[in-house]
Amino acid sequence: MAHGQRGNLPPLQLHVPEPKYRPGDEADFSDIEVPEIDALPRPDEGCHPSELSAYSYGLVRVLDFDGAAKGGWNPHLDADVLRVMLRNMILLRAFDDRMFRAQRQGKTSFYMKSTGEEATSVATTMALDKDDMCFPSYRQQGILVTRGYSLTQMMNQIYSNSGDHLKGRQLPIMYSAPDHGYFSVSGNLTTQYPQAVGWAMASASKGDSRIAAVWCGEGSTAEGDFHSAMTFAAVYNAPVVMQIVNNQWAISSFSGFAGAERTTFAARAVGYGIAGLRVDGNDPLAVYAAMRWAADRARTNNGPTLIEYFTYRAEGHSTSDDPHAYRAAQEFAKWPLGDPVERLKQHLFVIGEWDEDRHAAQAAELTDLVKAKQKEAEKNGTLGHGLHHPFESMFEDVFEEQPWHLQEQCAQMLDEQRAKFGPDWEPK
Ligand SMILES: Cc1ncc(C[n+]2csc(CCOP(=O)(O)OP(=O)(O)O)c2C)c(N)n1
Ligand SMILES: [Mg+2]
Repeated sequence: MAHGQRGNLPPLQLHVPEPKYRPGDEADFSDIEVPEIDALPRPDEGCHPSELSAYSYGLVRVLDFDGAAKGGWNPHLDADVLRVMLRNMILLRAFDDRMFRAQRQGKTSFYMKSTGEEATSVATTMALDKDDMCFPSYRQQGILVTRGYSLTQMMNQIYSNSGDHLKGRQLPIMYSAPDHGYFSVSGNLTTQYPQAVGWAMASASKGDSRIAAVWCGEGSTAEGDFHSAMTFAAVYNAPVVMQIVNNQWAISSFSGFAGAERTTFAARAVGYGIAGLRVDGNDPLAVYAAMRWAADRARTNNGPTLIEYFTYRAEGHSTSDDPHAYRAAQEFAKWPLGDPVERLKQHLFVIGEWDEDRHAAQAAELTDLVKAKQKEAEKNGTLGHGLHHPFESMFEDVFEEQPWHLQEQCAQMLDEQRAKFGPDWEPK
């Protein structure tokens, strides 16, 4: 009998979640419920959160699995806009593939792909205004791609080379692009949540018209920062759209460890009394429509929204991860909501606005474009090949005037370099 256990009571039991499938298992997702399109009709953007409770447990959908757009959430986008959306998603995938390979070639230390989740960064950004402020996690490089940020600069940052405007001070992929409304990515999960809500509160208190949008993974919702941000957003009716990209995995921990066995992630909204939507994250039109709805709601002082995108992380967590060690193979192929790129492509085919020839030509063009940008970036060096910012720069840009102790440390560092490389060594 365990210490403290009274004889007439059953021993307490701890529940430790366990994913349904492990390597070697045959994954079967037939238990995932995919409600009818418009099972819950599109509500008014100004409605009270209490009218929305059911939306946290449903699934906003627009595209059926034959590629037709249907129902009240259909954003009725122009074919030109749909083609731009597809192009952005394919460019993002080409960029991810190329940079993954660059890591395997030793040109950088680390990369993270967003394969299978492209809609959650591309379609959402297209539904925002250009000057709305985005607070991404490390998997929303699609925001930069969609906003037309320089691919070469992204690569410079990945290579920490002499062209990296962050001077090698950030981990690869932790971009910062304030001129493109892209807040510096932090490796400390979910810190961007209170920052986004604070930014939105400041925007409201100044009487500005810009809103904030923030993304995190489902695993990250277990952080305290997520919950304090939700409290502030609710209390001050902050103009912010809070998004959870539920890709089922947090490195090797399945979503159950963040609470998915009990309820949906969108249902967090109910407890805080704010609007919540659960969305098919692999349906680019549904993702666009939900973000547009929430952005309009925030912009008209109707308050924050929490959106969960139900999706699937098709590849490893990062280049340091091997999902074959902990999950069943073929999960993505069996994912009941398909692939967002394929679904948008199919939709454009069905409405007669795209065809295989144009698709193949564009894919080749974008692959070549990424290769050309990579060549340009590599002129500034790759990791460990000498072309980087001068070592002294690591002591700069914190204080307006460098204090004595940093001057001393810098001098010591230069002495050590000379001791190592010879007395003629000069900082570059
Ligand atoms: C505060 C903190 N805790 C833990 C980590 C280590 N870590 C990095 S990514 C990650 C998984 C996050 O998963 P999720 O939020 O689902 O995002 P995803 O990677 O799936 O996009 C963990 C645990 C961290 N970076 N910061
Ligand atoms: Mg995740």
